[in-house]
Amino acid sequence: MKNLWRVLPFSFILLFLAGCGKQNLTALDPRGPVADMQHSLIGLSLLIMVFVIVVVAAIYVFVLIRFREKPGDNHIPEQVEGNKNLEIIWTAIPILLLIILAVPNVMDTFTLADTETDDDTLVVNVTGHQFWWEFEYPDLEITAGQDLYIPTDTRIVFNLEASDVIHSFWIPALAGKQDNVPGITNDMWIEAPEEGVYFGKCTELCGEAHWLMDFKVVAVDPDTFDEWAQGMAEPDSELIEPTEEVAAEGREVFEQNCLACHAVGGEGGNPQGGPDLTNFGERTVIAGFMEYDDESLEAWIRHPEEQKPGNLMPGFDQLDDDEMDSLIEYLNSLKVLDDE
Ligand code: HEC
Ligand SMILES: [Cu+2]
Repeated sequence: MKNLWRVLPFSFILLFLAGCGKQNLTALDPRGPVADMQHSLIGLSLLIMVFVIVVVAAIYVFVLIRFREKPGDNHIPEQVEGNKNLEIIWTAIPILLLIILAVPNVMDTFTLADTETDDDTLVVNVTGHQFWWEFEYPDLEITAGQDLYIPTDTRIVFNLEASDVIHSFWIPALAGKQDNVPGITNDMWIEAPEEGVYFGKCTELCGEAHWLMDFKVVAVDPDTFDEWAQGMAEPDSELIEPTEEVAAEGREVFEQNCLACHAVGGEGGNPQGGPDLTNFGERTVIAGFMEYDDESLEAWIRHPEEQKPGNLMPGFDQLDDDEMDSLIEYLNSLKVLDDE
């Protein structure tokens, strides 16, 4: 039983780490140059620290055993005062270790802090809101909510801002954290060599629903990205005037209840509102964390408060079943990429 209590905490840590791995919500599996650099710095520091601990512990144990008082032997050991050679050695070694640590740290810090942009850089202004993320692409004149689309093998520079309180932008697989502070613009850069979905989180306690302030980075090849950006900037007229009857009814419900807060295709929305929904039908989760299906969507629209306590969207339980069905049909149709 006693042993169980000893291993239990470790099992939990392992379980926890395994859970992280599933969502690539870990900094230990770096993808891309920024995460690689940070990972090697952590690795190097760890290596040096472990080396110091092992050497010191070994000397400690050696001294403890070698210079022990032996039974029957009670002579007083020779008294020494200082040893120049030893003092030089144990001053020089830490200095050397610090130099080994400092050189790559300083060099990489300059590389990481360099957010110069050129014609090939994609700039994204990231705004943290309670409790969701807004991604504005100033050069492309588009704004997206929750899903951050980026092209692979492209330098992306983020300008980080916040509309209300301090948030912190973190995509563990791609780069370390950086704060979004109201009134201050921080910046950072990333590059994603591989296509895929990278999970992101807010890592600054920002209110009640902070723990659910999740987002996704969707890295696609540059052609797909162009198609996406094109679709966001000039969305299909179906998104604004659906020809299919049910979706057209849904659009009406949307205009009456939702458009004031949620923009679609450049129409509607407001700075105190909610995420842009132009490509909502392509999300894989609702509000950052709920599995995307019709039932969850209805649950969200009727009682968002029950799903994500503390979030700022009002509930729309007054909609009748027909209105809800057509509204959901309309939301599902909001897509800007061609279905493969
Ligand atoms: C007063 C402003 C406001 C109104 C009106 C409003 N919403 Fe929202 N909505 C929000 C906010 C704020 C969020 C972000 C909640 C969060 O994740 O913290 C949101 C989130 C959402 C999401 C999740 C978006 C995503 O990117 O995953 C959906 C879907 C949504 N709203 C649908 C609707 C629909 C449908 C209506 C109309 C029936 C509506 N909203 C009306 C403010 C509003
Ligand atoms: Cu936050």
